[in-house]
Amino acid sequence: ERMARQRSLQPDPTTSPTASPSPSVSRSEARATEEAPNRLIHDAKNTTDLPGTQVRKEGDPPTDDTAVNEAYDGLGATWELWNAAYGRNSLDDRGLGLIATVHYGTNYDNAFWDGTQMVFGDGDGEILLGFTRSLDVIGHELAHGVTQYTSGLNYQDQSGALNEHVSDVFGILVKQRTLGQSAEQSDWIIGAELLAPGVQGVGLRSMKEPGTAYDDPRLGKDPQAGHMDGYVVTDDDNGGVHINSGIPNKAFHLVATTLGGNAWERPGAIWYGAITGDIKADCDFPTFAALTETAAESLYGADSPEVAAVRDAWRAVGVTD
Ligand code: ASN
Ligand code: ZN
Repeated sequence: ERMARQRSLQPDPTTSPTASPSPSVSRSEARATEEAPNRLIHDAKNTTDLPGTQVRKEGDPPTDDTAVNEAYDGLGATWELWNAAYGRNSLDDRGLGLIATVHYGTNYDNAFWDGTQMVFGDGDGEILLGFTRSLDVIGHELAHGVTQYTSGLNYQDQSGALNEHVSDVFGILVKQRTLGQSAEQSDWIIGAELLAPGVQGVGLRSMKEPGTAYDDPRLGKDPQAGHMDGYVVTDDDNGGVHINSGIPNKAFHLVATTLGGNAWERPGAIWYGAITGDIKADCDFPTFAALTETAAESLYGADSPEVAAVRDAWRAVGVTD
């Protein structure tokens, strides 16, 4: 189940300028009619019982609960990115149902993928707000599900930081694609909508300038690294997986802004190629750098600007020399 299944990359029919006209029904249109998300949203009603009470299923109209509707829409936008941009049918590429629970616990300051479903807290309201507010956070958590079904990156040290990184990449790409933002237009902030009013910061993490997302007496300073010089060796957080993920995050941001345009197209396709290719669960930063370079080569050719951008980006963050 962890085996990566190589799929041919489909151009995004909604955005690709190179998509050629095809007779009557194109393959992607035909696929769109048979592939669709299957969402189930539950309410934990401030308990920690999962999945809780089912409150909205696929096709149901919006409810009067904002968190339920944000989760439903965010799951849909995430499914759409994977399907339209990379030809992937849900987390497992076999149409797995997307299950989420909102209002988990009381003042719960996090969201997570539990191996089976998404879970969202409401935040404490003083420092952090409800976790369904940020599309990139919903995309981040669901990407942990994709990683589970593809590379299975071990959630420890460098492979763990890559696991976090892959979630930030596809999380931000959900936001960018859904809002129609190019690499230049994006804020590259994960969780921009989560900080409560008065908190000094712009979000949870910055992929553009890791380590600058917040600096607040209640939160401390954003500890993320953006270069191997700042790599943090620690026993905390599975070896600093949310700190050191800033290093590959910065590399992705560099690739995306160097190439320009829509980051879910070429940069996203390269990263998708890397996570569905010959990747092992214990992959480290240099190995991942090589996998992205190989993916760029097979997609765009060895002498392409895409390969050059990837090679330069990993060098710039000190992963390769
Ligand atoms: N929101 C965090 C994450 O997805 C929760 C966790 O698992 N540490 O990385
Ligand atoms: Zn994560």
